[in-house]
Amino acid sequence: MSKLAKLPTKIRSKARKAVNKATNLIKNQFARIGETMSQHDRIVFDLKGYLVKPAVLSSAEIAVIKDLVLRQKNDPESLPAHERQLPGGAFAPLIDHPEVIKILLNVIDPDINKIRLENVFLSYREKGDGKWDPHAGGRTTNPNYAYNFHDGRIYSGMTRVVWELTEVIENQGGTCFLPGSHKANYNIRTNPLASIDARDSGLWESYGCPAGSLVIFSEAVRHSGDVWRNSNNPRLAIFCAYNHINVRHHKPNFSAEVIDKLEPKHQRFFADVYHPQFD
Ligand SMILES: O=C(O)CCC(=O)C(=O)O
Repeated sequence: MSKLAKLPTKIRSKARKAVNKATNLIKNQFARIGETMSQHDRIVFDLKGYLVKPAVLSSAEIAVIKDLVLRQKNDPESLPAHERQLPGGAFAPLIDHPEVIKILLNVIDPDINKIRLENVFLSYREKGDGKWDPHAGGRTTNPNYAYNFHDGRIYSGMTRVVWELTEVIENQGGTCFLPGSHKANYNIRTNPLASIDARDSGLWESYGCPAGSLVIFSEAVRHSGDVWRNSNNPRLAIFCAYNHINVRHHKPNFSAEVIDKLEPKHQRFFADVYHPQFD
């Protein structure tokens, strides 16, 4: 048989191998982290651009992280140097918390080696702190936070993971969202309309959740901080920005002192921006 005649069989076999490789990769990742994201959560994330997972952390876990971030804020000298900034210290296990990873594998990339963590900060708000500041929304081709749905799956660029360490009461603070706006056809990002952006337009969604909850959103959805009106407790939230390994939105600002002391499985999230095929 000539080489040309063998070509279709060869192509079919290569395609089958590629499909098997991708399927195994996804299966292995999910096996590693346990259960996968539910179809319910996938649909809600795609529909609205955000998801709230209540009470993911136990009260003991919350207490440890709260103690860390309050000491980082008020008394950093009481901590060893590598724990004085996020993502260091007791926060580190949250970098690849199974609840976070199972979502990111579905919305950023099914290969955990292609997920980076590019920014982490504490948002601390007392009553009256914070302001209404709608941003993002609408379609974009910028890979840093473009939101796409292709071949039956979500491709979210920069994806925010927020750990709410105190209770959030609906419409009394917390992040607000214009649901579905990550897919809006009119460019409300570059041509915002005051009647849409107004806090009382009736288009914005807020959420309530207990301490230890997770809020995950595509940076492409139009969203805003809000004035903290809850007099029961301040807002204590850790904002993480995950992204695909091939792109970065933030200017790098992690200190080597902090990253060097992380476990290798966590350090990997801070590798430089390049494709892991070069490892
Ligand atoms: O402060 C907030 O609740 C929202 C933060 C925000 O706007 C962002 O993560 O881009």
